[in-house]
Amino acid sequence: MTTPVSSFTETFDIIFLALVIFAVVTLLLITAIMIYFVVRYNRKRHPRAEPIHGNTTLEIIWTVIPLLIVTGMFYYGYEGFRYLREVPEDAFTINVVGRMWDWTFEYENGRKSDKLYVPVDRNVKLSMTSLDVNHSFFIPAFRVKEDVVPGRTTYLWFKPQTVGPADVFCAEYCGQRHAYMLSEVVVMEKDAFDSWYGGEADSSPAAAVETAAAPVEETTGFTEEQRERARKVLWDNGCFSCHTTDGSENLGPSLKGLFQKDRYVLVDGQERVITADEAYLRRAIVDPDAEYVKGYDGVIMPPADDLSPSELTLIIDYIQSLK
Ligand code: HEC
Ligand SMILES: [Cu+2]
Repeated sequence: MTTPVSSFTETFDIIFLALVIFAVVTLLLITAIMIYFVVRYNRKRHPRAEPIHGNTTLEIIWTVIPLLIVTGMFYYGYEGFRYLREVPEDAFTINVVGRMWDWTFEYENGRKSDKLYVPVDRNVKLSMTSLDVNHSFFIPAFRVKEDVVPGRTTYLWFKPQTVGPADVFCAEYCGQRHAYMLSEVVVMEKDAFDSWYGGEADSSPAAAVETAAAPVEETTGFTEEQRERARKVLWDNGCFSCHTTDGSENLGPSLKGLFQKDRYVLVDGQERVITADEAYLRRAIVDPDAEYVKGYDGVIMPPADDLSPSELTLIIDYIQSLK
């Protein structure tokens, strides 16, 4: 399948090409004139320099021509910018949440996804915010990019014109796994989109994590339903960016087999051994700075202060069940 394009793609490519052609022609022209002058006025042909004072015609020419050129460039740049920033009123709005290191897309009907599904030939507005640091939402194929900033909402819009998948990148360095902060925009035919939009949540982030990242782990004393709820809380809070539940290392320690294990931690720079009981897990989640597990130097775990008391308990029970 070919990469889809948006209504910006062609316009911006034309402007870009025009600027490149203009720059190359100017470069060639200036170089040619320079060579001409070097030959024409070298010492053999022109042994005595004759300074020239004042030439009003020339001065007017070299003021007016560049002025016209840059005014023209400004005009096209400004028109392009307006087109980019003025969202059509009928746009379909999707909320985008960025955080270290993934994107979540939330639709008006409550549907959530880790890929951006959009219908073809429809104006789409992305209303974006970040949960942690600055990110930048970038779809190269559509020629759109906009910063995503914590504490405020930024936006961009586009109209996809052909069907297919295209890459989504984070274009603002945002920490260790910035380069892996990838997603996809999937442009679908209207019918396909409608049935996805109205359909079951089979491609929700939680489901995606279940299938992609989660090997089936051993849990004791936990029902399947509790387990799924706990994993969803972990997913929604970004814990899986750094932790696994199968014993494999990521940016943080694996949560598997953690309960009742001895932990070597740094408390105010002093090394101590603590048994990972329930109270320890609780502290590790809400106040990760207090006891820093040795061996993860440099990686700062964000304190999970958005968790409700019942979510926190659920996570802690889940960690305890991961034998
Ligand atoms: C940016 C990466 C990152 C994210 C996101 C993150 N953690 Fe951590 N976590 C770490 C690192 C690194 C450590 C070890 C250093 C420390 O203790 O702070 C850690 C330590 C822990 C520990 C103690 C582990 C041990 O071996 O003693 C627990 C429990 C924990 N995290 C749970 C969570 C939960 C729950 C979430 C989601 C709410 C979460 N973490 C989100 C990086 C992260
Ligand atoms: Cu980012």
